[in-house]
Amino acid sequence: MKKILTLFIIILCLLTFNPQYSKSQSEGKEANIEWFSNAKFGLFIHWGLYSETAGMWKDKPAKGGAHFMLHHRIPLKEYALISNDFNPVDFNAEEWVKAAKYAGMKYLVYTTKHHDGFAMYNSQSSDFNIVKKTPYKRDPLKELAEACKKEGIKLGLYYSLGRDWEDPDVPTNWPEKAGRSNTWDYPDEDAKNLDAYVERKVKPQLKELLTNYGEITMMWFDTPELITPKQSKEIRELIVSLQPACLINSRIGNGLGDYSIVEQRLTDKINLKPWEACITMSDSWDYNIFDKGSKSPEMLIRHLADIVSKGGNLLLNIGPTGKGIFPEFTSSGIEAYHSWLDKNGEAIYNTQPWRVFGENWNNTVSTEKVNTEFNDAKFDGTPQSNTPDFRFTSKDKNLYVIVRSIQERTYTISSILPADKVQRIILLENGEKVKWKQTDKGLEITVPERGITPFPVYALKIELG
Ligand code: FHN
Repeated sequence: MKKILTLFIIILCLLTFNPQYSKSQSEGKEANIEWFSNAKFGLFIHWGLYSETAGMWKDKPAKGGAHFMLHHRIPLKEYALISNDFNPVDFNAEEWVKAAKYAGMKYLVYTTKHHDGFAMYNSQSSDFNIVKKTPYKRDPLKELAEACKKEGIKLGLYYSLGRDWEDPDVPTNWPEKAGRSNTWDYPDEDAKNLDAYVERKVKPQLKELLTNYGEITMMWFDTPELITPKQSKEIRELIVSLQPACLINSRIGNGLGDYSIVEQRLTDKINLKPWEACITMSDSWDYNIFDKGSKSPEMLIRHLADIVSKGGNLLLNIGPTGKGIFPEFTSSGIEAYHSWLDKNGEAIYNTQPWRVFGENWNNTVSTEKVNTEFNDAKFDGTPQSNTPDFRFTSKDKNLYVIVRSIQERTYTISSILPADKVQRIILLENGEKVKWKQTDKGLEITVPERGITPFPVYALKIELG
């Protein structure tokens, strides 16, 4: 309810500042925000020329993951030669989309243009793109959009807004002046005219992305850097004029997003406004031969439960290979999500946070340590510990307790008080009744024997009076 109210306020502000934002437009946006808040789980795809080099450069391990063009200060003309070898003959949009759907994901966000400025779609406004520059010559985004529509998966588009190493007019300021700029081809940082870049490249590309590929559910901007309030406002207005219901993430810059983003980390409190955590399945955004491989299935499920218990969505990232397929190590995580959500999805989808998000095994409210230090190319600051604990979600008169990494069958959940009037408890995965007793110490539980299970994360459904 609070999310809808928050959105209503945002829309009210936009209506006052932006009269052309009609009632029906705001209704579409409102419906999309509600859909987003209920969807909980999406697939993030990082795919580009960097997938072809896969962590190598000139026969040596590259520095900076997908940012190796910056870290090695590779001249644009030399970097562009990678496109001669980029030929993803194994790419199959249906396979990507079906894998996302099988894992229980409800949307897919695709990198249309990363910091290297290379368009991974058929851009009419920049020849530096997959159709014009590679032997592949096909438009994967066209095929992805068709596959998403066919499979009922919503499509979002990632766009690197304030970083573009192909364009001469993109100054940056993180972590210091020119920190993420192309200063080797375009050395005079002060001569760079961001407005020229926005008019010449950003707006034309947004127009084609929001015109040629059907319904776009969200524009996922990245690294706004020096984008000005005026530029953010004009970009937002352009999106609204083309697809009014399209959601826009907070990295459009200057507070003009519909939902906020945390990256490569978990959070430590409930946020009732729409938000999303983008986290890599492995330790890098892009396909990288030095990647140590996927987080454990238990860790992947734990992260989803944690994020949803705090009101967020998990946008889980996979970096396909230069040939267009998911790395082998992704299959265990996709399978784990499928089997867990198939049985426990009721505790995730369409839920809201409860009055607290979780409880530690020793009955204190969980304060899972989060690592907020991360670099911006290849890092994973999410907790790697399987601390035994609980996460809570709620829906109507039901409370779901997601029991994480607890081997014991009898335990007490102190956050559930006698006033909560427990009526019935089942093990969600098989409907078996759970023994329980309410005391002044909390809710004492004895779960049935679960037998051999793939990993110790399960959900209880508690019907409250
Ligand atoms: O620098 C990028 C990075 O490569 C990746 O795309 C992430 C995904 O959110 N965004 C930036 C770092 O914040």
